[in-house]
Amino acid sequence: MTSDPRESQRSGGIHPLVDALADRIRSQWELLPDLTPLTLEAELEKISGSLDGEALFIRNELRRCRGMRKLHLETARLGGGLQILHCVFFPDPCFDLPVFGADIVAGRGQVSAAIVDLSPVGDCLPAAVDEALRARPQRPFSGRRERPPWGTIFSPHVCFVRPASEEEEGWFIDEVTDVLKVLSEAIAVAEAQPPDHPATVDRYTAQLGYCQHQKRNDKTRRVLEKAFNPEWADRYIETLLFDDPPLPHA
Ligand code: BLA
Repeated sequence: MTSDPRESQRSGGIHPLVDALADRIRSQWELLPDLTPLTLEAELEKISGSLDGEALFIRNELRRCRGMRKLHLETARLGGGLQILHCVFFPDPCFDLPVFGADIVAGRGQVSAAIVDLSPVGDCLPAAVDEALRARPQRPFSGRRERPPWGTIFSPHVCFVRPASEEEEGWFIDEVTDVLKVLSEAIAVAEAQPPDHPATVDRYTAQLGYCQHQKRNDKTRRVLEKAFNPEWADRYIETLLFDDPPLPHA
């Protein structure tokens, strides 16, 4: 890990917070039950190119585990020197589990957005998850951010900040780790309900709604359109980032 973010950017690398959080997420998902790779088209695993002489790349990693149908981690360096970590764990609707989402957007050595949440797929989070999140340590970030209009999908526990120092960047990694531990504990005790159970169907519909709301974030779309092209961006968003969940089946 480079200690000077500007140095890392100059060398075409990635912001140290993005690298460190990606490593933390990988070590946390290793602990999940029945972790298995999920196939990804080879051309989507590593994407590289250049824009105005600048190196662009995207790395995608996909897994699944008991209770979660798709664990997705993307690290990217896109146009304008933007460095991104995008991570979503989508639950299997047969299980009463929330969606885990985290996003970091950094540029010119500064992190402008760092967000993490366990988002409900229904009216509210499962009670045990809600209680565990309420009990987690609170960190005194100096720059809290307001959620955008499409952000009604996030839980009341969402952490959306602009970390102002390396210390606050470290707090954000701790925050994500706490949130992932709450999710792991929920996964460990969750029991599947049948695919045609009304609660499963409701969670499926709510997950579809989560994906639809995320697709209203035109900041993501604009960056991908500029780095690649509108058709590519649309296909990438619709098939990999926020593809509709498959209907639960037996
Ligand atoms: C904001 N996301 C942004 C911004 C950019 C991207 C450029 C604006 C930065 C800022 O407001 O400071 C871009 N994010 C991307 C791109 C990818 C990406 C290109 O993930 C490619 C994969 N976004 C998510 C997920 C969450 C999320 C999973 O993908 C949350 C769990 C949140 N991103 C999110 C939010 C904002 C944001 C809430 C602020 C939007 C706003 O204020 O309008």
